[in-house]
Amino acid sequence: MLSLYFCTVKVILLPILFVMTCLLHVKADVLFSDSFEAYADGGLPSPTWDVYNPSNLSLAHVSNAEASVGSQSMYIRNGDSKFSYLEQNTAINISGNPDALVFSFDIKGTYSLASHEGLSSFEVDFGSGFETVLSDLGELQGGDHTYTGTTLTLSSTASSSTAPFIRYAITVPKTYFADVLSASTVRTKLSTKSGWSNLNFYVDNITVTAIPEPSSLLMLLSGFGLLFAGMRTRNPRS
Ligand SMILES: [Ca+2]
Repeated sequence: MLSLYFCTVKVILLPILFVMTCLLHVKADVLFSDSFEAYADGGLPSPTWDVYNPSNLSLAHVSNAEASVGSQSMYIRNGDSKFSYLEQNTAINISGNPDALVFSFDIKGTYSLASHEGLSSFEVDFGSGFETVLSDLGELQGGDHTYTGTTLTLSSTASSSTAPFIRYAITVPKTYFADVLSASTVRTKLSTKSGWSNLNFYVDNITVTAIPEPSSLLMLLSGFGLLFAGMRTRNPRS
């Protein structure tokens, strides 16, 4: 009876515990997420964001006119050749010793972004001041190739205006934010600029995600292997 008990623990429970532990360890960590659903329509997205608009702050506010996620987004109306920005007020803690951080957001203009400017810059602050990651319509910045894996994907969400939402995703590896900067926190900042008067922008679905270390993924796979082996041992006819 005792041997049956130990056999049960060894063959079934231990692999399950191992897999559960690994799952907790590699769970995709969303460090920050905001799709502007929690704010009042027409209001500012405070206290999460600091908004700057040179013409009139009332021309930058949360709106229910367009959205890539949910029903609201951040609306920004730029005057002729002017820019606005959306700056994160509270620093995000970089937890879990991630292998990389992925910064993502959706943005659209009410005219073609390519011909009338649009995303002026995307910046990150790892605790030592904002630095430009993307500028001029998503061109990757940094001559030292600090940033990798920039992807632009068209949103599947239908849009009533000219330009669809475009999703940006920028990967910053640990070799930069941890090894070079010893960063423990990060903030984001997104700026828009128009070459026309009254070019409107909508920003939505801003996320910061931590990518786990590869060793954690290997642990998870080996955990599943142990679980599978345990099931085979328990039921040898299968
Ligand atoms: Ca939204």
